[in-house]
Amino acid sequence: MAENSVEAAARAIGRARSIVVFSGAGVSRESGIATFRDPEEGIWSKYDPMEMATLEGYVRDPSFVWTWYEHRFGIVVDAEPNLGHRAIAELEELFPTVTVVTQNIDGLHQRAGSTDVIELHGTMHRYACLHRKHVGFKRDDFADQEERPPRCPVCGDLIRPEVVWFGEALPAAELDRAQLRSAACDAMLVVGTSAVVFPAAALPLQAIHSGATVIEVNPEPTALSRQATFSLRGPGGEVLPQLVAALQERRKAPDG
Ligand code: BV8
Repeated sequence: MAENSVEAAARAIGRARSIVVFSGAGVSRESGIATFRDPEEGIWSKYDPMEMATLEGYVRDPSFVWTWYEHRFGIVVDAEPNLGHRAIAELEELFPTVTVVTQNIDGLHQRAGSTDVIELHGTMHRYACLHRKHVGFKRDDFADQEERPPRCPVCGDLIRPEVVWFGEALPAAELDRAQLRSAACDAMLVVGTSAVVFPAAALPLQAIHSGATVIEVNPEPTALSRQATFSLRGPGGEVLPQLVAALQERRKAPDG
């Protein structure tokens, strides 16, 4: 059974060299961004992200799904990284290697100062054409087009956010690197994820099987909670700063 103390968790990873932070929608919750499983209030609450975040869903009704992403984009650009994102960025001052592997598409880890972020499910800040043949477009690339969703300037296909939809393969290079880091890390912090979406959700299991210390941070129990070394119950914006403070204390102590 996982121990539940921040102090014990800090002691356990105090001498770690390489850390992976595996994050999901919950880490952005305190920035005002809805997660997938506690649906938003308002008009979007009656729609199922599992339906909309698919190629079929987009082809069926491009302007509807485009509007959903524009709605989410509007929330993200007005959002700020929260104390949890910032604590994760501060880990880079405490450990030689810190890699953030995120399922989120909001870019808040980078805005908080994390310098090595693997976006397993892409980003809402870049665009691609329907089958991701042409990628890396910015919003300015369509400023001259009236039509929404816009068309690919190269092939004329519908433009979509450069995210990974259900049923689509994850970007191979990102997934390979995330798997390597998860197998090699001394410790993994699993923050704000229900850990039900694969293949991403296999990464904490990879870390556990490779002998890493796994610390889960989540207000709710998840399928991982019983397998994690520590399962710290609480919001990331509260628990992660406490963990970083405990690690900083250890650095000051003589045997730290
Ligand atoms: C793939 C980007 C194969 C888009 C996302 C049928 C057909 C095909 C595939 C499948 C299928 N059935 C199942 C699958 C596999 C499928 C899958 O895993 N489905 C699940 C639902 C069973 N996976 C896929 O489809 C993947 N692709 O398998 O392709 C393939 C291979 C080769 C060639 C072709 C095909 C692709 C999955 C990626 C989907 N895209 N996002 C977008 O965002 O719009 S997934 C999206 O949902 C997120 O990225 C994330 O991964 C997932 C949501 O999970 P979480 O982040 O964990 O969020 P959630 O709301 O669930 O949980 C929030 C947690 O936070 C909770 O635990 C909560 O307690 C906690 N929390 C709340 N507040 C706080 C907090 N924690 C901390 N602090 C707080 N304050």
